[in-house]
Amino acid sequence: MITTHAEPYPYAFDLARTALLCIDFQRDFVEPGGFGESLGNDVSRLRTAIEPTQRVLAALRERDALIIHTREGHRPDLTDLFPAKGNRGNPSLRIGDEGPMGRLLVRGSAGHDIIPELAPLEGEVVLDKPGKDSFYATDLETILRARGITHLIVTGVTTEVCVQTTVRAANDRGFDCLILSDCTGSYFPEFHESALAMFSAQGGIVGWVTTSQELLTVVSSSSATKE
Ligand code: TIU
Repeated sequence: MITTHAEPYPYAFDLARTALLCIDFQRDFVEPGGFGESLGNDVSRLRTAIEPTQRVLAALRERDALIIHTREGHRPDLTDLFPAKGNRGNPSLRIGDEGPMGRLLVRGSAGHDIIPELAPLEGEVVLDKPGKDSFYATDLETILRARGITHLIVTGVTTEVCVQTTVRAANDRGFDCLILSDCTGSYFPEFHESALAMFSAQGGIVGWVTTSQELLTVVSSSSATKE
C-alpha cells in the first residue's frame, strides 16, 4: 500500500488496484479554435495542468498502472447528440460545425484528439464518451471491474464539468477517487477552487484532493523500497 497526504485525510492505495484517469485532454478544450473557445472561454487557462500530468503519467507508466484516457465527442452523423446538448448556449459554432481543427467535438476530427503533450501510448485505454460523466454510455465500469480496480487517480479538464461529474459518478459506484489539484484545470479559476473544495469537504464526501508533487514523492519512494 502507498499512502499520500491529501485533503481531508491521507489516501491509501494499492497501485495494482489503481487506475489513472486522464479526462478529456483534447485539443477541442485546450487549444485555440476548438469547442472550448467557441463557448467564449480563454483556453490558455487549462494549460497549467499539462506539465504536472505529464510527470504523473510518466511515473505511473513506469509502474505499469492502468492508464485510461477519455475523450468527449460524438459520431460524425451526430445521432448520439441530444438536441439539449447541441443547442445549449447559442454558441458561435455548434458541436458538429466545421472549425479550424475540423468538426467540433466530432470523433475523427483533429480537435477531438488528445493534445500531443499527453498523447496515449499503445496499449492504453482510450474511451470515447458522449457526455460529461465518463461512465455514461461507456464501458468504463466494466473495464475497471475486470481489472479489479478500486481506486482512481484523477486528472483532466475541466475541473467543475467533466472531472467533477465523473468523480461523483465514480464515488457512487464505490471507487475511491484522488483528484490531483494541479493536474486539473478550468476556464474559471473560482470554479476550479470551489470544485476541489467540494470533493474533500464533509470528510471527503466525494473524494480526496492532493497535488502531483505529493503523489509523485510517495510513488517514487515506494518504487525505491521495492527494488
Ligand atoms: N465546457 C466545459 O467546461 N467542459 C466541457 O464541456 N467538457 C469537459 O469538461 N470535458
